[in-house]
Parts: sequence; C-alpha cells; structure tokens
Amino acid sequence: MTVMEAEQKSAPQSVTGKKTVLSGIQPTGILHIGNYVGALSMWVQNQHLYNNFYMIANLHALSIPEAVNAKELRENSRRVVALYVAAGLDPDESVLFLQSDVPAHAYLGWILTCCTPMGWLERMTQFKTKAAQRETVGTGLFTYPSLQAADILIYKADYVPVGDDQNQHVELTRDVAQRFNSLFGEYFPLPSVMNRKTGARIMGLDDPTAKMSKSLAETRKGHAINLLDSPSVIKKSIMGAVTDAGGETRFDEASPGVLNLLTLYEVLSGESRPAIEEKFAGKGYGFLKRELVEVVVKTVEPIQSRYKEITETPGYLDNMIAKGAERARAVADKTLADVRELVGM
Ligand code: AQP
Repeated sequence: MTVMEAEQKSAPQSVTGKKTVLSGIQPTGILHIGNYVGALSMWVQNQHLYNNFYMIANLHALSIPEAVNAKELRENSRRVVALYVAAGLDPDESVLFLQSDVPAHAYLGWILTCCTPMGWLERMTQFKTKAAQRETVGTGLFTYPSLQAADILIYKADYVPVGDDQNQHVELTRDVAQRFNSLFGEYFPLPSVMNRKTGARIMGLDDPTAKMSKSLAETRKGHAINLLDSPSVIKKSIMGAVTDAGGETRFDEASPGVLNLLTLYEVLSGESRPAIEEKFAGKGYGFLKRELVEVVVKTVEPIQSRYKEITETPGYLDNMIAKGAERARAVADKTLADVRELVGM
C-alpha cells in the first residue's frame, strides 16, 4: 500500500494532543473495494496518528426503509464491524461502535436539523441522486446530512476521512456547526475532509461513469468487487470490466474504465505511476486485468482469513461492540450535556 496521500487542511488541536477523526460506513451490504480504498484503508493507515471513532452507520441505513430487512440489517452491521477489524483497525486503538448504540447522535441530530435551512439540504447531490431513483422519498433521506453532521460534531472531530462523494456533506457539517455556533455560542470546531489523492472515487466495473456502490452491487453482477468475494468471482468481475477498443494505458490518456483499473492497481500495488505505465505499455488490457486480479486477491485474502477467525470466535464481536459503545457514549454524552445547556434544555 502506498504512503498515505491525504489532503488535510488545518484544524484545531484536540485537548489530548492528538486530533480526532470520525467516519463510518452504512451496513447496507458487504463492503466493496471502493469502500476499502476510499475510506477503510485510509483509516487503517492513519490509526496511530489520531483519536479514532469509526461507526457502523445503521441509523443512516434506515433512510431508505424500503430496502431494510431487520434481520439483514443486524447481520450486516456485525459483518461491517468484523470487516473493520479484519482490514486492520485495532479495537483498542480505535473506538468501533454501532451508531444506534449511542442515542446522543440522534438527539444532537434533531437539534442540528433545526439549525439547518432546507435550502442547504436541497442542494445535496447525493440526496438528488438517491431521491431520483425512487417513488417515495422519506424525510430521513433528506435530513441524512444533518444527522451526519451530528455524528461528526458529537466527537468534535477535526478530520473526516471519506471517499470524495462525501465531501459535500462534510462542507455542510462545517456550515451547520457555524450556524449552531452563531445561534447558541461558539462551541463546535469545524471539521475538515480527508480524502485520498488517488482512489477517492472508485467507479463501477460495469459502468465507469457511476460510483461503485453497495446497493448497485446487489442487483448488478460485475459492478463491484466485494471484500468477501472468492478469487474466481473477483477474476470474473475484473476480466469483464468495461474498457474500450483503444489500448491506452497512460493515466492521463486512458478512458474512464481503464483509468479506474489503473487507479485500483496503483493504490493496491503501491507501485509508482511511471513504473505502472512502463509495465503495461503495449501489452493490452487483458494483461492489465490479470495483474489487477492478482493484487486484488492478494489484498482481500488476509482480510478474509481474519474475518473468518473473528466471526468464528464466540463472543468476540459482541464484546467488542459493547466496549465500543461504552467508550463512544462517554464522549458523546458529554458533548450532548454541553449542547443541552447551550440551547436551554
Ligand atoms: N466507489 C467508492 N470509491 C471510494 N470511496 C467510496 N465510498 C463509497 N463508495 C466509494 C466511501 O465509503 C464510505 C462509506 O460509504 P457509505 O456506505 O456510508 O455510503 P455510500 O457512499 O452511499 O456507499 P455505497 O457503497 O455507495 O453504499 P450505498 O449503495 O448503500 O449508498 C464513505 O466514506 C464513502 O465516501
């Protein structure tokens, strides 16, 4: 894996000396290589540098209730925590928890929703995209970003490490924090987004114009590579990836599908761009795909074997989830107590 290439703007130092990060993933399916590259791998690489809060965003998963099955949501939530640890997050170093185990998120979410003008939420591109895909649009899908602001602000996070599709939500969080501060008194620090420079948005293998996504992966074979896919499924998905009739393997000249494959190869192999361009020059896309299969399999194999160990150890996950909830609540409840005071409750 390459040295972390994150964009960091300046943010205030936390009282403990280390800055704080918060991020999360919705348990709406098995994590894919886009979630891993854009978010999870960055968390793992940086975990020694920060106070880390990583949640499983199960309240957010309810924002499209028609897609929720209670049993599956519960199972997926456990799978996502297990994948966090299997991918390398250390549950002692990072606070890993289910969002729903910390009721202060929803409480602060309400207060921040009250501080968020509707126009700000109407501008969110993720809302517009997801709303356009369905007949009934729940209010929760609309107010999702103000709950996300609460997730971030309740830990007074300095940084939010995410894929770049989430940047607009982090910008909104800054606006909401500023609005709260101007209404009720200077309290929340303004968080900054943290993205990879390469791999902040991995595209669908079957359609390089659309972001690789868990929900699309459920209905479209070959759209995504899931972290729990077998080598043969990975091979099938990558060999079937959309490319073009050309043969161009230079990063700045490649078509979207080929650029997506090159980007995945770059991030997962850790090789430099000039070395990659030299390696693939004039060799055809079949060679690029076969090499990519190899690095993807090499990336997911250790994750899968740790995942198996974790999920087969009785009580391990339950214990970890309970401890994470306790540690997260201790911080979140304190912020909520301050906020209650500030708003007059
Ligand atoms: N394709 C991607 N490339 C890079 N980063 C990505 N992320 C998601 N897709 C990509 C990052 O993964 C984190 C968790 O995302 P999420 O589950 O909270 O929400 P999402 O962005 O809506 O993810 P999906 O996979 O597309 O899920 P569904 O289909 O359920 O909506 C975030 O940091 C995100 O940027």
